Amino acid sequence: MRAPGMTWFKMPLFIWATYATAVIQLLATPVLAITLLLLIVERVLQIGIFDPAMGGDPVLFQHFFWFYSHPAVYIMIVPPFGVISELITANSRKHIFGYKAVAYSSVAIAVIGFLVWGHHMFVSGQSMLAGAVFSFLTFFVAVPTAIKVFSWVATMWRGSIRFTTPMLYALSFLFLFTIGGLTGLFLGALAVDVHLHDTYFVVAHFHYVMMGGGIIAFLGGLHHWWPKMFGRMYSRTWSRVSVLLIFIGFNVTFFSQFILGSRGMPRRYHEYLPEFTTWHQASTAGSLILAAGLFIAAFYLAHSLFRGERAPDNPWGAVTLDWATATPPITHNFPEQPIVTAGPYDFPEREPDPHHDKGDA
Ligand SMILES: [Cu+2]
Repeated sequence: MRAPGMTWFKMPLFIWATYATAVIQLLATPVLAITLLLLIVERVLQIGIFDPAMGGDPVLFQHFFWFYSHPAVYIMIVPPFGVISELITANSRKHIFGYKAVAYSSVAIAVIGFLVWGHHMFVSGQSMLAGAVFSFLTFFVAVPTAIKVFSWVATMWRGSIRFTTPMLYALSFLFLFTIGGLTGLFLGALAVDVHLHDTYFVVAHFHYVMMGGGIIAFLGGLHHWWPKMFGRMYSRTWSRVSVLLIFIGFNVTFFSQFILGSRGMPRRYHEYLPEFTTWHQASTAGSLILAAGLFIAAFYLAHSLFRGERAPDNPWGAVTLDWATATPPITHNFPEQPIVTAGPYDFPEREPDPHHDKGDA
């Protein structure tokens, strides 16, 4: 069903990201299935695999678990990378900076993601050599990830940026995900991880990646494609209030946890020493602000379904194929087969801006 003219390098970057994710899912998920099968074999047939009482090795379980679970994090974060590429190009009205680099970096993350699982096991008794190799390889993941962040920033450079709600989510993502990524370098560094392992620092890092990255990009994508999906617009004002509360609430909730963790607050304990009280309370207060932002989003989105203004076919002026059809899309998507002649981010020449281009005919 591929439209004539659609080639590998005319695909939107969201499609490249889901493609890379599909490869990870195909290779990583069976490992989870194998682990569960081994567990069944151990319990039912009493063959020692993981249980030391039966002669098994519990660290082997950790190896299986993280061989699946590190790539699983990329299953959750690579599609959001694709969403962010769409939001930033559409709202900067500019071709993405380094299309091929962004496309290939998704594939590179998928491949390197399989080589780094041991960074979760620095303190589980693995050899110094293994620890050093896993630490070194972990830093390699930062390269394709940084390529993406630099491309997004360079795409915005001299673009005609519109601060729509999806764009506010994309900007939040850039800020939060960068903190998530950079704190990953602290945890990937062998010596530092010995101090930070199993502390709130890990909890904060994980949330900055999964929520500051994944969920924020999901919400941005939801607000971007909402008019296309349901044919209705949502409240501009309330959606901005909501994104602001989510951004502030998120940072108060989870930045506090970086501080707690770096000072030695362990994770998975409900009791703590009195010196940790203030930051725990700050974190709790932040979670209420965050919840308020999310509730507001739920309310105005529900309201928009019934009372929202009718959405035009292409409210953001994006040029990928999804915006070339009716809103909401008709059965079989297009009245006749579309022919692809331009790239996904080939925006028409900018309209002259009356404030800057005075005298231009
Ligand atoms: Cu990992």
